[in-house]
Amino acid sequence: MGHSSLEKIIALQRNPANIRNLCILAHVDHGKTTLADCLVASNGIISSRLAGKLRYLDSREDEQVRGITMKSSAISLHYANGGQEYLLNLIDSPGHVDFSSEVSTAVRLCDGAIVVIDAVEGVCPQTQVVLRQAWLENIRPVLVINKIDRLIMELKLSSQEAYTHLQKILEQVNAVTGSLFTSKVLEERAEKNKEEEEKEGEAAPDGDQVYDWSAGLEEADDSHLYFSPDQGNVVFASAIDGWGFSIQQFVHIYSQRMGIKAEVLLKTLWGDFYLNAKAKKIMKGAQAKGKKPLFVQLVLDNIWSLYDAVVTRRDKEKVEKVMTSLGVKVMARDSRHSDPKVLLSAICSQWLPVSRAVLSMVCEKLPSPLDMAAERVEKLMSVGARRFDSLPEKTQELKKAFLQCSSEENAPVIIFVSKMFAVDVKALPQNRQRPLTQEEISQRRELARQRHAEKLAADQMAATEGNKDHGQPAGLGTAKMESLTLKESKPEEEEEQRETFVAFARVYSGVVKKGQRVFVLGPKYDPAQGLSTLPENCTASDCATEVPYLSRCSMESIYLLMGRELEELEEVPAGNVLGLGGLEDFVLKSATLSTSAACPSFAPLNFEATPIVRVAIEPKHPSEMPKLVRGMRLLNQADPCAEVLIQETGEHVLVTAGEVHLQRCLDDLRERFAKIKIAASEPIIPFRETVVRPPKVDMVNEELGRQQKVAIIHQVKEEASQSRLSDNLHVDPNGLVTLTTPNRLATVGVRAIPLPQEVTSLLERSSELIRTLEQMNLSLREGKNLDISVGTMDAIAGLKAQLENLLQGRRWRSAVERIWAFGPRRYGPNILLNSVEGYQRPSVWQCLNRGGEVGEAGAPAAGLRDFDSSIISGFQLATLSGPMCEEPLMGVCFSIERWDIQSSAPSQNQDSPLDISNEGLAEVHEASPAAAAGLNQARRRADAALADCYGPVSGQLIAATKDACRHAFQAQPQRLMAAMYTCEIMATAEVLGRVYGVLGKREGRVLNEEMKEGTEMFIIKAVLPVAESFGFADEIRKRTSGLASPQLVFSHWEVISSDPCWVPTTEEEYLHFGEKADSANQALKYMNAVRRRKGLYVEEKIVEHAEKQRTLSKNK
Ligand SMILES: Nc1nc2c(ncn2[C@@H]2O[C@H](COP(=O)(O)OP(=O)(O)OP(=O)(O)O)[C@@H](O)[C@H]2O)c(=O)[nH]1
Ligand SMILES: [Mg+2]
Repeated sequence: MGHSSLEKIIALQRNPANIRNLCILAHVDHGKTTLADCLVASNGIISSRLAGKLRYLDSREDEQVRGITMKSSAISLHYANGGQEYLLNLIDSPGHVDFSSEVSTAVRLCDGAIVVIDAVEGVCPQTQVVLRQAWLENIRPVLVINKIDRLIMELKLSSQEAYTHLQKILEQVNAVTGSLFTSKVLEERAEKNKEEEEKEGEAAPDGDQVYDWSAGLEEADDSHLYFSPDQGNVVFASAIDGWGFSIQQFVHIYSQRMGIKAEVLLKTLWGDFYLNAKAKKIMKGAQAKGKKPLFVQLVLDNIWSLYDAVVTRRDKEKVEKVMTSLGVKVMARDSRHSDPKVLLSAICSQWLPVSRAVLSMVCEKLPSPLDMAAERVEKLMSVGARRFDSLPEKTQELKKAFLQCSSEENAPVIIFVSKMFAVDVKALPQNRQRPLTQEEISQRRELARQRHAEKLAADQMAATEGNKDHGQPAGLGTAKMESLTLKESKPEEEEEQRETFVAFARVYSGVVKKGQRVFVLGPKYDPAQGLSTLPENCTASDCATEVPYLSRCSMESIYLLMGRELEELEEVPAGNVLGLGGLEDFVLKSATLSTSAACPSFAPLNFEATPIVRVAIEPKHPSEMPKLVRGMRLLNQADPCAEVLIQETGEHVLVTAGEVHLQRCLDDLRERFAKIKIAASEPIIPFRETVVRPPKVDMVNEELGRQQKVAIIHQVKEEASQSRLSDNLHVDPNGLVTLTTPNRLATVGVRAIPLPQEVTSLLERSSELIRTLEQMNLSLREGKNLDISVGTMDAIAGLKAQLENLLQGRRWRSAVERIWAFGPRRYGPNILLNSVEGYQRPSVWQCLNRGGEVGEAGAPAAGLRDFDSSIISGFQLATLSGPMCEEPLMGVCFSIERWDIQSSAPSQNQDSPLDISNEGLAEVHEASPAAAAGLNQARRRADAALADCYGPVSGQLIAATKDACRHAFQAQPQRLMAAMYTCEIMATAEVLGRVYGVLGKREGRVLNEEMKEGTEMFIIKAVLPVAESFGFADEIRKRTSGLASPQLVFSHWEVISSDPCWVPTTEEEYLHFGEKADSANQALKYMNAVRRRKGLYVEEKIVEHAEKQRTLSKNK
């Protein structure tokens, strides 16, 4: 990068009003990086001839090879518009779903976004996702409709058809924005109403009450949100041919040429208007009268005829004429080039350079860092469910600093790091070889000359002295050797340390200086706590008081991000995107840095992708394990979405968002972070275990009677009787499992009930909310009171109401109130239900009616309350791994129907912390055997003495609950659940059949199929099990010769209908399915695969036809 432009950028960084932080967002392959190339070329960083071919911001090798972007990268550009100089911090983002976390990291740092849409493909799934992401972060989008050349050359549309097509695309995008806006208005409205209600409740209203019937939609002005060419927020472009325009440019040309007022033309150039040549007037109703709309006549026709002349007909004369009329001059070699596209882009990029159109729009329509909305600041600063106005006063004051974006000396420094990226140490500017200045060259020359002279002198000395003394040269020799070995050992060290991390960040306030010390605020950091613990006015450099989740670090180096390169800077003022070096030990993936301890940590990034593909990884040579561990740690830090964990089995597991992401992570591990050969297992596919209502028909579609049920119970009994627990376990024919702890002090009775599917998916969707609920309950139990926003309370009440609505019927009477816990991990999609008669415990919904403590334990159950948490723990363990293949459960309700505990307090138990205080019996269940009480009493006493050898009661109760749940689960018809992807495949009619073929083979199901308007493309929506998805995208691409490439997005869990435990019972079935019945049983296959992987017992025969083998050997 030139010295002068670096200086210029540094100067521009000081003027936030002229800074634009923006990112480019789109569906995969819609041309983001190509467009970025054109913008980069306008700054002379790459040649304009190469723009669109180089894909400069795709700096990784695999990005270039695969042709897709895999990470977001930033570059700073300058642009002069309307007499002002602007600084543009541009971030290119990937469009592939697997990397959508990279989009989140980019969007967070920006104030605006360029949304690119392929004119042929229109609004695609990922387009909607990025629009939502931009919306969630409150950043303003502008639109570029790209690849217009494809409408001309590929679809061969006429200019009129193209106009209609473009109109449709705009409608589609605006529909997405509209729905986002509507939902927000309604939400806000609800919140406002609620707050008003609360206020009214506090202060009794006096005077008139006004009721507002409108939903607030009418009064909310949303016109600025929509994309419309006359608003100036839409550019039509072909990035590959280097042209692009907004209608303002044409308004400018034609208002002079035709003598029409610019304002009039601006309003009418896009829309249903036409030119009445006779009356010299612009009239409305072009469509109805069958006239050419102005846009077609004045804009599109010109472009169409240019393409026609240059590319289709290659009409030299016409081209000459056009060029002179446009005032364009083209180099001779371009006009003689065999590819007409070269000439075309040479003409177009002078006539309507895409960079000018896009950058002017960006400067005019996107907000500067000074325009940050207060709403956005509050959203960034209030973490989770906390209300902004419940934060400490000093923290709330920081809002001003945000809004001012001030670079004053005393302004607090606030920085957000959205990701860490790995950089080769050699690529850092401090280690890069710079071209030497004239002065340095002459200095070096002088030095070399001196050294040469010294050497000559030394040689002469040695030659003369060597005759006298032989020791000297030998001494010199060793010195040389030493210096050599020193040199050799150095590169090796570097080899180890070749990757360093740079933080991708933005300064929101203050000036970041090299060497400055700041606080690193962890996600759980509480400014109230920090402020009260730290001495007044202390800074990160002068006090060392320990505060939880607060650490300190210093800015070792500051960089300007220039795509593939970094430039070192001394300081960066507020409002800019920058790179920070030397934070790798303090920041894992993202962080908030500030000089003020009052600053809260920013709201976490909104990630759209769920990491779902996991593989186990091991080094090829076991001795290289430490290298692998280190490599995985680096990878974890360098990727916003990848997760690295060690499973209970000791395997190192990598969890990624999809196949492409996985591939990239493995490449990174092999080539950058671990630099060893590694072996990755087949992807580990997650399953869930569940129970279902007894099916009406069996595998061979035969009616099932009651005997089936009995058979299952029988089986459970048999299994149980073999185990150690046999005499403690009782299974009744209705599926109620009763289990007594080994010390016979406690008994639990559990029944497993399938949850309705809607409930399961509701719980699954609300997991975050349930987590918040649990946290609130925890803090209530500890006597603290969290300040929760109205929205969150509403959401919890809403969840409860929804559950009540869904859980109807006799079986679920008052079930929602009786919910004991959710699991696994306290927020999973399974429910523990309290159906113990007479046992009262605080409801999980207690936070809803704060203050009024409900359902405090009744007197008889006091003994039980002490063990309440053991039951919950047992349930958590049981739901974490099921009996089928130790995968988590889903959609199961465990109803505890009986729970007895006898608290005998023998003297030896006195010092145990879990001791039960009240002597005697806490019998709750009435049905407990009353007979033989005397005998029981005697037995109990003996057992009590034994109690110690089994450990504390609470521990036994956990194990007993867990086992009881497992047995109860097995007493119901069990099923596996498979993770499902949804995908949208765009394909032409010719290859449609093949797409269906591939889908069918992989157990995919087509949901719908429709034709994309105005094109010959079909859009197929399908679901596909994750287990069958590996290689799917490749296979589709191969079978359709690259015409269709699907993107897989995790969508939901689905029950596999076949019963994995089914065995043939009749002869007919035996003949049909064979002895093992595994030929058609997909669920059994999956289950066995998982069991085998986990090293669990798999019931299958290994030798299939033993006799044959024996005869063979005999004959020998
Ligand atoms: N015909 C035509 N092709 C284009 C245009 N712009 C880009 N392309 C082509 O579209 C393909 C994808 O372009 P990219 O710029 O890599 O797309 P992207 O949006 O960056 O893709 P990802 O980063 O992987 O999401 C390339 O083959 C480009 O040559 C255009 O204006 N017209
Ligand atoms: Mg790209």
